[in-house]
Amino acid sequence: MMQVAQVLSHYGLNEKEILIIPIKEGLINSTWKICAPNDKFILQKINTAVFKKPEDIDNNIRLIAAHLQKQLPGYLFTNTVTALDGSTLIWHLQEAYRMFSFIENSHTISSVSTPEQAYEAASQFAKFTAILHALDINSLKITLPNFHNLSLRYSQFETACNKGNSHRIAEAKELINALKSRKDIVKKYKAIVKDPEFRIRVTHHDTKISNVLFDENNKGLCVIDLDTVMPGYFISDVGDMMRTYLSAANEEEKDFSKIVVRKEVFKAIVEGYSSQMHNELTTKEKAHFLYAGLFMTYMQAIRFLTDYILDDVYYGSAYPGHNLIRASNQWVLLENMEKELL
Ligand code: GN1
Ligand code: MG
Repeated sequence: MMQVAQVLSHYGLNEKEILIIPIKEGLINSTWKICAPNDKFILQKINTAVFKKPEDIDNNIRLIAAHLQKQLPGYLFTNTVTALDGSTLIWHLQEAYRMFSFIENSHTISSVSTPEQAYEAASQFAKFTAILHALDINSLKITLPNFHNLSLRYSQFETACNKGNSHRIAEAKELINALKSRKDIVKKYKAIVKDPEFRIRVTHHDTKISNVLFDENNKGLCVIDLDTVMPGYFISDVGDMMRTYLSAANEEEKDFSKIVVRKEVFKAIVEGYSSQMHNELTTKEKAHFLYAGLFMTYMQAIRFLTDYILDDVYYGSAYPGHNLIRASNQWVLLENMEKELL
């Protein structure tokens, strides 16, 4: 909190007049809600172990803001707040911070309970990609190289299985074999990246429900958290929605019987996304909605399991076996998705 107060002074905010509320969302960055007498903000510390160049994120946000300002000034955009010295990225004790204005009368939700919420979110993420279709994707910085590169994630998984913690490898043997038996998902990904029918567009890459702002009538307002906005494929965004919206129980759930795929939520994601992207998607892409879910869920299972085998260096662990449970959870979700939606 001390440090947060010092960071706030860069924006001319006096700690004596503000309320700082920590927001526990996400595994990577740290977030606080800042209530000043006349304004509210969201302050975030960027995890620089993950995002090695926070300047790149800052550049991308400025670029997108400038583009939207010109092309679609009415679009609600949570721009970064400028500090007293004119910068939008603050370095304090070797940590990087940035602040956003808080949008009044907006709220976020932490899980999807109705198909309408999934529809709203899917149409917001699709709208984001659609309205940026004229932005030169090569002008965007790659904030996380190879973030959704499944070929690379798979080879990192294989390396971990050979060189990682041998006790954990033995313990996770069954799941390792199960995941290895689904290499077809990697094979299909390799074909997709070679196929010009799969277009590269401005992609959000973190489409969880808490990254959508809703208004008082529960209509979607806009998307937030642009750290991973990079050139990418629609399977990343649609797939992560499926991974995180289809089941009411999330990736932390230990009772796997609660992982139930809701068909009506799948339908809502497809319809919501198509409502904004129908004319942009190629025929081949439109045939890959289900694959999108398998792709992202499989990749997440592999990432959690790789991290487990490498002693939880990336995601951390709140209890023994945490990342193994998360990986198993994602495997069950993957199997249920295929069973229910095929
Ligand atoms: C991380 O921090 P959060 O929850 O937005 C991760 C995502 C994973 C997710 C799993 C930069 O996102 O890729 O899907 O955890 N982000 C990064 O909960 O690695
Ligand atoms: Mg995020």
